[in-house]
Amino acid sequence: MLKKIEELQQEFRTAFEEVKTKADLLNLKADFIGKKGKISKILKSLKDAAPEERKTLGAESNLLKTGIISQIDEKLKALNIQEMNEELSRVWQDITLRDSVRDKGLTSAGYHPVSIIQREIEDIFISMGFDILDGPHIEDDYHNFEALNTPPNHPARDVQDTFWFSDMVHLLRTHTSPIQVRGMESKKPPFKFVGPGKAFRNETTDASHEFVFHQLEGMMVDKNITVANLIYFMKTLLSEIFRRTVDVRLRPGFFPFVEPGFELDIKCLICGGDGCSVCKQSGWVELLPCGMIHPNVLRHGGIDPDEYNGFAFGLGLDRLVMMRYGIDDIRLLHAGDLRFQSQFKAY
Ligand code: FA5
Repeated sequence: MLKKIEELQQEFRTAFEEVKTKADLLNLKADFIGKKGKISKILKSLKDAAPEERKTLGAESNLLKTGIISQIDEKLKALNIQEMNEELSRVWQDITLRDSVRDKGLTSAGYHPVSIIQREIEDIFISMGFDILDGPHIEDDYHNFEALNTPPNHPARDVQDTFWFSDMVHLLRTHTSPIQVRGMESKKPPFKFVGPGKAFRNETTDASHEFVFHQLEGMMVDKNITVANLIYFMKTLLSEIFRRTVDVRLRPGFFPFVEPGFELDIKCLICGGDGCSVCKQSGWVELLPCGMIHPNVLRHGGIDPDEYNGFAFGLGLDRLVMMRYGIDDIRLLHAGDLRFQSQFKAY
């Protein structure tokens, strides 16, 4: 019987090498280890073997059976992956390839309006000598709050509730302001840069609030910077973006990382200032908080506030997009509706 087991092993090896499809494999499995399979028959016939041989034969048959099962399982996994890859390459299409899109009668691809505006703003700032910086979406408490003069238990943290990781140290950044800290860590003054990107807050959505939205941070550090420099850059930005004069107002605003701090609002371009759901009936849309960088923030960034100062701002990109295109609900921006999306193609 030992010879029979060895022969079965050889027979399995030969048949296994010829397996090409999942169906072949399943047939092979049934043939060898199915209820009426070859191995099952051997195991059943053990009772007829001589008692002194039964132990060895049993061990050998089981060894063969477990070996066959594990080889079949491995092969099944490989075939499943191969099947998935084939299916993916069958259905995959690069929708950014205009020709393939047109051939298939699909809507041609275009940039998202937030990307369009972000690139325009980057170009405006590059033309004024600014660098473009990036930063991680997953931040730590230090970069998102502490280094921005917002220690634990500071009440300003309450208005920026977010999604925390279980270590309670890492979080999805609530604003793009940590890019300020990372910028100071990597640059020596004087410098000026902007940092666009996503921000995340745990808040209820409405016509002007999303829980994932976009901001564009700006920071300029040099000697003898004043509020006049800040206003100049903000005005240049807005007149370039809207390609017309927009009414703005500057009012005091509190952020722990600037002193003095301002809120720069623009007259609502959806309702022309009469009041609507976007401006919450006030006629004004809060767009561009800004201010002179707090000395503690400069110190955290290793910059001597007696030698250097500067300004910073945090532009709400989605709201700017809404004003520019007359979109009356921020939720349209990220709903993924092609009828909405395909209206914005240019850059
Ligand atoms: C901040 O996030 C500060 N980091 C901005 C700043 C930077 C101030 C540098 C001073 C110096 P605020 O929470 O107000 O501030 O958000 C800035 C802008 O982001 C808002 O004016 C608004 O346009 C946009 N914004 C804030 N929350 C949301 C939201 N939930 N949905 C959409 N846009 C939002």
